[in-house]
Amino acid sequence: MKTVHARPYPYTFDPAHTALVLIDMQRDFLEPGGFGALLGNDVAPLRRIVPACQRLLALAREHGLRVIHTQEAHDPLLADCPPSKKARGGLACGIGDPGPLGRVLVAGEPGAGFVPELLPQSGDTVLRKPGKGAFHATALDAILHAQGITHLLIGGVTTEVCVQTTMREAYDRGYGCLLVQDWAASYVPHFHDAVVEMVVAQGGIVGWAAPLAAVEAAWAGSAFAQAAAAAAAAKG
Ligand code: C5J
Repeated sequence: MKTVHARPYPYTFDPAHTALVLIDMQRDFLEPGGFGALLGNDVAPLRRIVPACQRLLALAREHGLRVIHTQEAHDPLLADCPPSKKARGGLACGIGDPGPLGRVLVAGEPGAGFVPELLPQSGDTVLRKPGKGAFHATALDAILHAQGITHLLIGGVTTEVCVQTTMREAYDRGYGCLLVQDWAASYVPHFHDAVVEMVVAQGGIVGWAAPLAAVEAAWAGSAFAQAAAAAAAAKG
């Protein structure tokens, strides 16, 4: 068992029953010309978490955790895209339309692909999802059950949309989720901070939150690393 110094209290998990879930680290959200940018967002805050994602993925692979990459993308006929989703935002170039990164949020197009630094590796699971939550209209719950997964370390983009929605869905299905704070980002940084507070409020009503250093310290196990992680977690 591993224990992470987290908020609102320590998060304990068995690595054999824990998966890393990296939400939607796609070019459509992280690169200029993608869906996020077309919505008027500055993509820079999202790009900043890429090194932390690489570190956590390396740690997970080193210790044999299952890795799941989600991908928000629709089939080319948009048969899985509700008209209300396509219409939202009233974009001149919206979901399904040809854009700078190919058809926006469409599977198989350049924009729907993962950023080059975070490409899935053999043994990882790639889960295409049509909605914001990773459990909506996907086989995620069945996949996790089949693999005996009970705990999820969650990060990705954006904190207040797909990450938070997935955490709430996971909570209702009985999973214990840790939001790895510097592994997630929002176009609007104070939204990220607000989600962290919402997750840990009321005794961890949605789950736990901790910085990446605290997760690393749980593996490192030294008294010094644990003390530094406890201090970082307490600071929030
Ligand atoms: C959004 C996401 N923000 N992955 N998707 O539309 O958070």
